[in-house]
Amino acid sequence: MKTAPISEELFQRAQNFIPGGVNSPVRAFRAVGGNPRFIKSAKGAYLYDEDGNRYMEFINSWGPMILGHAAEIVQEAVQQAIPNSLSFGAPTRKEVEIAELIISMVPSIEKVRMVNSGTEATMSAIRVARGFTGRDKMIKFEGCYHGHGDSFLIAAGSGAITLGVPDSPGVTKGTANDTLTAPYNNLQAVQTLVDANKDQIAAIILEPVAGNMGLVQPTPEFLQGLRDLCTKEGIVLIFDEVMTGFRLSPGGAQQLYGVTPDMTTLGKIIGGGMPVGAYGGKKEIMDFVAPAGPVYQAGTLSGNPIAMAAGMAMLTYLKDNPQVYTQLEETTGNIIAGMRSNMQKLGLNYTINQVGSMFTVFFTDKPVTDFESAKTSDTALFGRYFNEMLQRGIYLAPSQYEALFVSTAITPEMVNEYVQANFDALQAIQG
Ligand code: HOZ
Repeated sequence: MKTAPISEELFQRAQNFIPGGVNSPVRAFRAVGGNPRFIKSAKGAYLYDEDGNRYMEFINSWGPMILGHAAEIVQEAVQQAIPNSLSFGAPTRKEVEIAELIISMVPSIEKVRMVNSGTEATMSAIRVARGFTGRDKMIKFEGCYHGHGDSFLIAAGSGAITLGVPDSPGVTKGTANDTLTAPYNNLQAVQTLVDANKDQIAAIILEPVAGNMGLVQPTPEFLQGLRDLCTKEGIVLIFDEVMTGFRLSPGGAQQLYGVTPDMTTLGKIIGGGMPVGAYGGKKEIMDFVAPAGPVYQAGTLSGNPIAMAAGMAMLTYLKDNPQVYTQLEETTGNIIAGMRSNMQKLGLNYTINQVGSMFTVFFTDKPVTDFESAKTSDTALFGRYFNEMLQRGIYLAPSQYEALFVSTAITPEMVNEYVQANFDALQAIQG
């Protein structure tokens, strides 16, 4: 039994001074019950909590720890950068180098602007799309999450749906009116919205592989259909690759599926886990951004030298070592095969969605292709499964509506351990 009295005490204290005791909602464990573990350190595939418990880890800071925690190449780059000071608020060589590197890796990006988080990236990208097109409205997809910018908190996934507030209070009616929503993978619904709002839609934004309603893959015709529609209607197509960028392939989901958007938003992976985001795209669109153009966006810590050093090390490694992706795919494939075999032995038929090194087990026997079908999952059962896995030393995302992320630090022995824990946990939650 893994007890965590120190974490419990910290959580009690935290609730006096931090809303809900946490600095980001999902990690409060509200959707799964129990107290969150307070993490002290992590190395490779393992997290260690304040109580000294060890957990094999499948969140990886929600994506960026592709190489596992405290990867030496990233740590060394950070250590080398630190003596030169932590922030300048002035341009640096590293910002030029990382811009060149990102542009060489991500098909849609001809110019790029660094920001400090995925939320900043998506908020800025929408503003630029509006400035570029002179239009106000945008289309997003039910269950997709693009950070906590006002326009995105309509039918939002991730923590918003986990806590039952997909349409957050505090978002003005005006903003809500400018945000149109369609079901994921439903091209006809998008066409209907576009027809009903002729020449009014600035952008269509989506996660090209959705990770915030659990993992949902796009149908082959969906992404290409959106591309064709946006080209025809003069709408800016934005892929939010905050979670998929550099993870599903060196060029992200857009490279994997061969569909190139007009703009792309990126997040934590380009900082190797440091607080970083970026948005980029076609030159003619990005040249609308100040000071090249009239759309204002700024940030003192943007292009922060420590974050840039970590990101350069991480992205350079990924570019030079494409075998990382083969390894991740193989490890994830083995995990999924083990889980399917477990379910067969136990006579269960839950749905597993996977793309590359991202996956979700939905506690439903229905295919999960959009938000409606994701919601057929038995979330109470998921909560029990989560806690059974936690007790067996496996740390999963504490919500049904999140994806899991595999790192290269997971060895074949760890896969066996995971599969055994999965069998035992599935068995424990039946009946
Ligand atoms: N909403 C984030 C994942 N999709 C979780 C952020 C966090 O709690 O760190």
